[in-house]
Amino acid sequence: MYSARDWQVREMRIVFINPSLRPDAKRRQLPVGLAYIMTAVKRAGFEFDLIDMDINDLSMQDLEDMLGKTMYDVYAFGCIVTGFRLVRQIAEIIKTVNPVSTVIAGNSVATSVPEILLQNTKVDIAVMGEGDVTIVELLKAIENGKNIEEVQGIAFNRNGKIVYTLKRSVIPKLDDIGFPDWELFDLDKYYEYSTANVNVFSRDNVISFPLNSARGCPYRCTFCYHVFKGEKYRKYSAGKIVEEINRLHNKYNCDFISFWDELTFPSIKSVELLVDELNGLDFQFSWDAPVRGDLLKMEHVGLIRELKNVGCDNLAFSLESASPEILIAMNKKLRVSQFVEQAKALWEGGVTPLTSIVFGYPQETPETIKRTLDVCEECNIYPSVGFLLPLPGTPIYEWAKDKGHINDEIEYLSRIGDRQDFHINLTSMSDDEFVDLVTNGLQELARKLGLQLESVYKTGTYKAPEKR
Ligand code: B12
Ligand code: SF4
Repeated sequence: MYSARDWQVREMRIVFINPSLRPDAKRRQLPVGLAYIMTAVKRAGFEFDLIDMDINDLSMQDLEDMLGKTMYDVYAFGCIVTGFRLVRQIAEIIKTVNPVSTVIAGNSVATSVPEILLQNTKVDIAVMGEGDVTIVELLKAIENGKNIEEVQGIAFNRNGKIVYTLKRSVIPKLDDIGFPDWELFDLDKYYEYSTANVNVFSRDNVISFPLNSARGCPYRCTFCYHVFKGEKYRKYSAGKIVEEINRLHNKYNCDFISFWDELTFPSIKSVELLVDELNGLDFQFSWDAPVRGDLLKMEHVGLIRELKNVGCDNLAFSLESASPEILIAMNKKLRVSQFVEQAKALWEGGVTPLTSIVFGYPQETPETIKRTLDVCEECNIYPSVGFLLPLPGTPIYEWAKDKGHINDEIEYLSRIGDRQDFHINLTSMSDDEFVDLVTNGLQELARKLGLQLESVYKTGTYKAPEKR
C-alpha cells in the first residue's frame, strides 16, 4: 500500500485498486493508465492509498480482508472491458465492506459499456475516455459536495436512470501532462519482472519500463477498441520522450523502453525525429514499439539500420490476416504485399519484426488460415495469435449481436478474457474444426521456423527465429 505524506492532507479518504487481469501470467507490467490517474490526483494535492492486486498476487478474498480493515470514502480502479467479471467482483466487495462509499471505475469497461457497468455492477460512477483531468475534477466535486453533473466525461446512475454529463475533450498537448510518477508503485517488486515483461531479442537482461508516447490511432479497424477511439491522434514531442527516457535511466537505471501506444510512429518523419533525439543518448539503451504494417519499405533499410543503432530491438505490426477479403472486412487498410515488404526490410536492417494475427472473421476458411500462416513463414515471423474477440464499441461486436452470436451481453462479458483462448465462433466452420486448424497450423509453423514453444498461443517472451 502506498500512502502519501508529503503534501496537504485532506479529509476524504481515497484508495486506488490495481486489479490483476492475468494472475497466472509470467509478466507483471506497471499499469500505465492507472499511473497517469494517480499522478494527476497526487499533483492535485490529494492523499490516497494503493492496493496493487497484480504485483502482490492478491485474491478477491485478500482484497476483502484488506478493505475490511480500513474504511475509505472513495474507491477507484480501471479495467479493460475483458475484465468485466473482476470489476463486478471488486465493486461487490467494496459495497459489502462499505455500503456508503463511492465506487469509481475507468478505462474501457467504463467507456465502452457504461450503461451495462452502471446497471449490472455496484460501480457508482463511470469515468469515460481519457481520465487524467476528469478524475481530479470529480474528486474535487465529491470532496466539496458539489453536483457531479457538472463534471464532464462521466456517467452515473441516478435512481435507476443513467445520466451522462457533457463529453470531455481530450488533452490537446500531451507534453503538458508529463509522465507518470513511478514512485507510487512498489518498484522493487516490478523489477523482478523487468526482462520477462518485454520482448527483447538483442540482450539478455534489461531494466524495462513502459512509456506511453502517443494516444489514439487514426485508423478504424472493425475489431479494435481503445478508449481514445474517435479522438484526435496525439503524440508527445520527440524531445519530451527522450527527456523522459533520460530521467528513467538516471533515476531507475532503465535501459529498455516498451512504447505502450496504439501507434507509435504515424509517419516516416516521426521515426526520423525520434532517431535524431535518441542519437544523443550516452548509455546502452533498447526499445520496442507498435507500428503499422505499411510504414517501412525496402528503400528504408538505411533508416532501419539507424533505428537499430539507436537501440530499436523489435517492431510489432499486425498482419491480422493474409486474406484480402478479410483485410477489407477488418477495414485494415493494409495490403499483404506491404506487410511482407516491411518484414523483409526489417530483417535486412537488423530489427526483429513481430506480428499479431486475428483468426475468426466470418469470412475465415481453412484456406485463409493456411494462407495467413504461409505469409508468416515467408516472413520468418512466429505470430502472436488470437481468436477474434468481438469487443463492445466495435462494428464486429454489433455484427455478432445482430447475427445472434451474442445474445446475452452480460453473460458474454462475464466470460471473455484473453483472445488467445477461444470464446466465440463467427466462422462457418465447427468450433473443433476451426480451433484444430489453427492449432495444427501453428504447430507446423513453429516446427518450420525451428521454434520449441511451451504453448503455440501464449508465447510470452520467446526467442524469435533467426534471420533467414
Ligand atoms: C498494457 C496493455 C495490456 C496489459 C495491461 C497491463 C496493465 N495493467 O495496464 C495486458 C498485457 C494485461 C493486456 C491484456 C490485454 N489487452 Co491490452 N493493452 C495494453 C496497451 C498496450 C497499453 C495500455 C496503456 O497503458 N495505455 C496507455 C494509457 C494512458 O491509456 P489507458 O490505459 O487507456 O488509460 C486511460 C483511460 O483508460 C483512463 N483510465 C485507465 N485506468 C483508469 C483508472 C481510473 C480509476 C480512472 C478514473 C480512469 C482510468 O485514464 C487513462 C489516462 O487517460 C493497450 C494499447 C494502448 N495503447 O492503449 C492494449 C489494449 C488496452 N489491450 C487491449 C486488449 C484487446 C487486450 C487483451 C484482450 C488482448 C489479448 N491478447 O488477450 C488482453 C486482456 C486480457 C484479459 N484477460 O482480460 C485493447 C483494449 C480492448 C478494450 N476493449 O479495452 C488495447 C487498447 C489494444 C488494442 N488497440 O486492441 N493489455
Ligand atoms: S488495430 Fe491498430 S491500426 Fe487498427 S484501429 Fe486498432 S490500433 Fe489502429
